Amino acid sequence: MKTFKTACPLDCFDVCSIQIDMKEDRVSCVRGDDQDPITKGFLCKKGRNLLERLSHKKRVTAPLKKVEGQWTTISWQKAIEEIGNALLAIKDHHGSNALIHYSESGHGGLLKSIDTAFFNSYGGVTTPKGSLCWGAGIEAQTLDFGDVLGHDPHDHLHAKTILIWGRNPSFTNVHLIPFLKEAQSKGTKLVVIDPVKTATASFADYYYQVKPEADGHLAMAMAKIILQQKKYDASFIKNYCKGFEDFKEFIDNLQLQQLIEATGLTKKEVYELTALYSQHKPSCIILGYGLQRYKRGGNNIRFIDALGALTGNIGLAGGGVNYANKSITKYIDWHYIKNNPLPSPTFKRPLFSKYVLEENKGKIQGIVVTKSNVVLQLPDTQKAIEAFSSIPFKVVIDHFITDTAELADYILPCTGIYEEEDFIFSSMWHSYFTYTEKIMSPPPNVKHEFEIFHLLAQHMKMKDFLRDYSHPKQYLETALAPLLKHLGCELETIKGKRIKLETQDIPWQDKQFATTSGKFEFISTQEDLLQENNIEDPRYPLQFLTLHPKASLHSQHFIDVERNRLPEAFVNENTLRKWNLEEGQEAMLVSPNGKLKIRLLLDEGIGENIVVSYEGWWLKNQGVNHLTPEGISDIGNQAIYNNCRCKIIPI
Ligand SMILES: Nc1nc2c(c(=O)[nH]1)N[C@H]1C(S)=C(S)[C@@H](COP(=O)(O)OP(=O)(O)OC[C@H]3O[C@@H](n4cnc5c(=O)[nH]c(N)nc54)[C@H](O)[C@@H]3O)O[C@H]1N2
Ligand SMILES: Nc1nc2c(c(=O)[nH]1)N[C@H]1C(S)=C(S)[C@@H](COP(=O)(O)OP(=O)(O)OC[C@H]3O[C@@H](n4cnc5c(=O)[nH]c(N)nc54)[C@H](O)[C@@H]3O)O[C@H]1N2
Ligand code: SF4
Ligand SMILES: [Mo]
Repeated sequence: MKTFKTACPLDCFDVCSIQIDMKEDRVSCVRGDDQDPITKGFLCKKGRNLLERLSHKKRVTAPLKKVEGQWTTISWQKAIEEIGNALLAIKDHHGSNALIHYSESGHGGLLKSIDTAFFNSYGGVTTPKGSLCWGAGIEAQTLDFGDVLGHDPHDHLHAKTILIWGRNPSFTNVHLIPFLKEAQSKGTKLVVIDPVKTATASFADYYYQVKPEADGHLAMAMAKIILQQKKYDASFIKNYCKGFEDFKEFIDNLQLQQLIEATGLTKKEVYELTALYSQHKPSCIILGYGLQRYKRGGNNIRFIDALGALTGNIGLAGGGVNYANKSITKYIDWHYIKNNPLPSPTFKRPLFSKYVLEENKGKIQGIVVTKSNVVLQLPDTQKAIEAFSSIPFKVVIDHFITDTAELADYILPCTGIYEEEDFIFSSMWHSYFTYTEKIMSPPPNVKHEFEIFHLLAQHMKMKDFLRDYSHPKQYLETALAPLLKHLGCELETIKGKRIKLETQDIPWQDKQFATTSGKFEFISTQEDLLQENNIEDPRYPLQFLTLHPKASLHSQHFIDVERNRLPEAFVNENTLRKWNLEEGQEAMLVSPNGKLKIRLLLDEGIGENIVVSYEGWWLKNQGVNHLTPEGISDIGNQAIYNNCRCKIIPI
């Protein structure tokens, strides 16, 4: 028996370290690495079933071309010739910018980023900016701290209080849970702030059911109480912050009562929460991404960041306002990966459909999609289908005929984890690089993206690309040069390893912030900050929240890859009764954007007038983004899925 080390490639906070036992070329056991301080020997159902997904009978195992509406198998040679010729024709007749390259995070491998280098060699193409995922929060923290860094999970054990604000780690970041429970066992108070009493809230010491999008108001109310009670850290503010006077003046002018009313919490609750956060240092905030998928998502995060600075809970063990951790990306040569991009057009990612259908009608001639099920995952599905379908030439590289692939002209099948060597660098949370070994051969007609783009480049005679990205070894050595320099070793030395970068366990410890002023920058006043959020529309009295599913990674399902059943939507008993509905009943959810057939289920933890469903249902089973609005947040070009109002119609 031989044991191999690899990692989970999914777009998940945890990026687990995986061990695979092989007996006579067959996998005999898949398990979490018990030596790894984050994975702790445990994998979730998704990680345990990565192999089952890749072995699924519906996996695409040869290039496909749509001929008269039907998928037909073609040879790689034919696929490369036809796609290569089409890309050359687009460039000749319309310019390379008439092509969109749309990529997401379907696989966190470094070699899988070869697509970007290819398209920049091709001449530069139109690409998205902003995010469906975390954009508002990233921009908020960049404005406040100058960068987005998080504490090492072990450091949370030093906190006296931990606020989990708009994240549901019991579903989305399961390896954070043991740290939270260990902290609790040592006396740390665990607090959850969420409109839904989540599985995480169920074991917290305190739970606050804030109204959707009211987090900014809540943070302002807390800041006001902290200022009134003189619980702020005057020395931290004086030495390391910019903009405090303006911030204070803004907060001083607000009415506490009004702020508290907007949060949906009682005065007692807001005072209690403020005391929990501000009375015993260190206090730690762990932010999620659910609370920034709103029009005001970015500024709401900025007000929460301000609480950290106000109380001096920044740059110390057990503190921090932890949103994400981009520290390891600094050890990658992005210039090489991106291949010296020429200035090319960009579009705001959440506004893809508007860009294609309205702003550039008829101009986009082709699209290549990698690592994404974009049509399903964008807001406003009907418009996304229309926009994607309107593009004359469409290629999708994926493992399955996803909803996006279904609408394409060609599908190219690519390798997955276990079938290729790579380095996974994509954790949004911890600072580990993990080598992933090739354990088995892919199906005979399936190729790695590196080879796919090589074959295209050969056909298209892209000499520079073939020279600079000649071999995976050259690619990895160049892309990882900053890491190898930092470690003082060769690529071969880090193969087979999981490497922890030690430098960033407590960000901002030296209080040298990465902003231009070198200080933490308080949000300065903006007029629209106090406007009523989620303006109520009597025609659509319910708020529709689409959250991340526990057992799936967006639309990547495990075992039943298409998750063949009607989507479920959850409400509390009061809402059910108000709408004269019954548990288990089928109903139609209707928003200004579209309709969605669902099965209604009860969840007492859901706030009043809120309907919750989980994203990722395939379109044959409806898809939650039929309801969600196209739009962007205040900063960071973030999708605003949760600004969605709806009503329920019984069937
Ligand atoms: N309503 C609603 N919608 C949302 C969200 C929400 O909260 N609510 N969340 C948003 C968020 S946070 C995100 S990050 C996006 C995610 O959007 P996507 O990343 O587009 O979502 P996935 O369904 O994970 O699609 C990834 C695809 O990559 C494929 N894939 C896996 N491995 C490989 C590989 O090695 N190579 C290639 N080429 N393909 C591969 C998978 O089969 C899958 O089809 O969705 C967003 N959509
Ligand atoms: N199992 C699983 N794990 C995943 C993913 C997955 O699809 N499945 N996706 C991965 C990706 S790409 C991402 S981006 C992350 C997302 O990770 P999370 O941020 O944890 O996930 P979300 O479901 O978007 O939202 C988290 C919480 O925000 C709450 N929320 C919604 N609106 C508000 C609000 O206005 N205020 C407050 N305070 N809370 C609010 C929701 O009720 C929910 O409990 O998870 C990653 N991990
Ligand atoms: S999905 Fe996340 S928690 Fe599950 S195995 Fe992969 S990295 Fe670990
Ligand atoms: Mo995401």
